[in-house]
Amino acid sequence: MPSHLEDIKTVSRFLRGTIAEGLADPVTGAISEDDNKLLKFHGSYQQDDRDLRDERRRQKLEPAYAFMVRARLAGGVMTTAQWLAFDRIASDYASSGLRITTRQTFQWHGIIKRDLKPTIAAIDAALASTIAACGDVNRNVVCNANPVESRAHAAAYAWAAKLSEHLLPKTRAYHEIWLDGEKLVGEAAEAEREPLYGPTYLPRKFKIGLAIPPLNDVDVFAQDLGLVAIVDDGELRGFNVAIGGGMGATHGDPSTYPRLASVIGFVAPDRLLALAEAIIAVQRDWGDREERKHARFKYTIDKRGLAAVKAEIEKRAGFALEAERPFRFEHNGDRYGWVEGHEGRWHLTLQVESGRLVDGGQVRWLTGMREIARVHTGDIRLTCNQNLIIANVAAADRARIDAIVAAHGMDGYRRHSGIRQHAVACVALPTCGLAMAESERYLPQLLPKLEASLDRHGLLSAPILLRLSGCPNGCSRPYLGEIALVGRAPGRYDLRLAADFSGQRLNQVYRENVDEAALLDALDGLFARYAAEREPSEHFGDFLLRGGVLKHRKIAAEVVA
Ligand code: SRM
Ligand code: SF4
Repeated sequence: MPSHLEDIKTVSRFLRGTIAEGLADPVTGAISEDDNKLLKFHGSYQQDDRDLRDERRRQKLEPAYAFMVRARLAGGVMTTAQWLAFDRIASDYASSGLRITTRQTFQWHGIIKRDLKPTIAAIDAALASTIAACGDVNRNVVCNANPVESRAHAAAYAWAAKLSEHLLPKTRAYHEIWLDGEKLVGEAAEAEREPLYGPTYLPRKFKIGLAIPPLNDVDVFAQDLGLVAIVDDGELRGFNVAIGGGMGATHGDPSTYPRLASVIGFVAPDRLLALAEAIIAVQRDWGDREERKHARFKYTIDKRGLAAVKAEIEKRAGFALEAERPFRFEHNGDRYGWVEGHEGRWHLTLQVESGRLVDGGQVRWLTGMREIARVHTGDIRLTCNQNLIIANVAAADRARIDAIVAAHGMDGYRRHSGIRQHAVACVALPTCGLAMAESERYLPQLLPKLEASLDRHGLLSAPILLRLSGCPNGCSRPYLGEIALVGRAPGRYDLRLAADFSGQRLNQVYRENVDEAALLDALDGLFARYAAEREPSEHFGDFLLRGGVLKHRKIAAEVVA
């Protein structure tokens, strides 16, 4: 039997439901549960402040409802005018600044119901959108955000943007509800269609990422469809195609697991859109619509078999994939500081802890970036490691940008330890309804303790990938961390270790359900061994396997205990 969400989609009239009526209801700060499910397709989630839940319950008040809004920003690229508009939205409507996500876009939290429509309208006025930023559709297409190093990089980004545009839902519901677009009635309403998705859209979310070796800064193997750009002689020749990546899992349920995407071949650029459509159509028709826990493409592939899925994709696309081409990734972190791109332009990557842009004490992200956006003549980019890039700067303007960065305390990247430079934490409490433990708010407490331990062993500058998630859904892609904490309960985490440094090997559980003291103790011992026994330039994750701390397993998928 199809899941309840399938019923909601079926009767929603292409994602309208009764969202408009719910927004107009002044009696409550919420909308209905069913409309909340549809709202995701429009790029927003209804949440409530979990810090206030108990107190409001005691006072017999409804939860402190507010909405999270997520922009759709292919490849994380925006103009300075868009930056200023997004910053204005944060100060006009949101509670906690701008938040860069692990899929290189912005979220705004704490928007109350009556401000939701003005917020989405303001994003539209800034020539951006929130449509399909969430929901059972193709999400924001992520792409190597690092500086436009070459013509091939620019070409690859253009394909990411085309994919994002091409795979958008076609419903007019978004314009009707948020932008006062004309309502479709009569024959026009009858004629409305979703040519790719159909009336029930996909069984589950679908994610596409494009990486350009040697940088795997999008974690390309964590995507439902990962594209590895093949560049030869400075020209983009096409993409290796990897399918079935995904991170989400449920504690104690071995039928759910993180999985790395499997490479199935190579496609030339002019066939990319047709191929993506075919892949999505296979998942649309073959994906599980009864049990949402098993509805991601990775489970479709494991159930039907990779060969059968590949054959069906090729049948629907009308062509066969070519043999995959060689590629090599070196790392999946960002490169901080200035990097020179092509045509004499420069690009500055700044580290933003957990992607949270607020003005706090010495570090004033909102004010500083506002000042930069007013004078900067290039663009601004977000990365999948929750950082930002001031891109396309003329050599003569570098000093001015550097001065603003330093004056607002945004130059932490110059001083940060190796582990801090490679730390990513998901949002978790207080807004995420699924969080079991703290993540973003815990990172600033955890890092100094880890740094003290690393310092004791002379490892302060060692680059180590650290990922924190408040639950096993894996929004910080924790299964690809050399060290990862996955939340189980307040103050308790699974400690997972030994992914590689380039996003090509999943980590494994080392200690289950431990508190901070236990995990720091375990790590201190391992840091001591790493310092004493590592080989030159050996990464921590690789050392843990070679040193026998964990066994080397050739695994594409890993069961979360
Ligand atoms: Fe995520 C659900 C935040 C990237 C896997 N994710 C959520 C929700 C919406 C909670 C909910 O469903 O009620 C979180 C909102 C928290 C909040 O208050 O803002 C949330 N996910 C995030 C973000 C903001 C984390 C961050 O700190 O940056 C990321 C937004 C990305 C974006 O801009 O689109 C985010 N989420 C990811 C990623 C990483 C990625 O895509 O590269 C993953 C793992 C990859 C994957 O999809 O497999 C991820 N999020 C999930 C899942 C598990 C899906 C699954 O297959 O089981 C859920 C839960 C669900 O969908 O049922 C989830
Ligand atoms: Fe929320 Fe879990 Fe995602 Fe963290 S990993 S944002 S706790 S759903």
